[in-house]
Amino acid sequence: DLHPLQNRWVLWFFKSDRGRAWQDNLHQVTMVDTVEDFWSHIQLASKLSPGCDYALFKDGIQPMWEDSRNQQGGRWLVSLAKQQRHCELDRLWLETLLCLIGDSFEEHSREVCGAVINIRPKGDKIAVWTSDAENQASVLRIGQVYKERLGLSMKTIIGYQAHTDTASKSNSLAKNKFVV
Ligand code: M7G
Repeated sequence: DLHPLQNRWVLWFFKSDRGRAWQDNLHQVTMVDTVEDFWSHIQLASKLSPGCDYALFKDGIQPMWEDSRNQQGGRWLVSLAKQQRHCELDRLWLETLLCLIGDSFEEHSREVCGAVINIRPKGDKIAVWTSDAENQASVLRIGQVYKERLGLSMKTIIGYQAHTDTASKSNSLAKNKFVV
């Protein structure tokens, strides 16, 4: 027997090709709507080449700022130190995916659009995207639950940035609207 998920999800892969527009480097890999599908498609993010991304988004939401469900939204961003790729990256990404497919954020799960992992030479990043950066109650609750599920220490502060701020900064130094 297959175990259906609450939502249907789409796994995306991004591979940088500087000759092409950003959107054209983004590819749908597969649809996931059962627990069994999910486990059969999991790949270790630490095996990706630098410059690549994975994203898991709800079916119908594209993993880009321009999607109507992301336009007013933002992301909880976990920026990792270079050395964490070897010891923690895969665990943190898997836990992020399990938070998503398990609808782990109570009634706020409906605010969640997806999650992205960026493999980058200067430090990898994992983020959970939500649909309304002004929805303080949901954004904060999602951030609290997410931080706890990742097992981050009290000392570690993670920030939430609106996509409009991220998109207007060239250096990924958008200001935090919220922190947990
Ligand atoms: P990144 O890959 O999110 O992080 O953004 P990085 O700076 O650590 O590599 C790199 C660049 O990709 C951005 O400056 C944009 O030019 C482009 N880009 C990233 N995202 C998430 C989007 C998006 O949602 N829409 C568009 N149009 N471009 C994006």
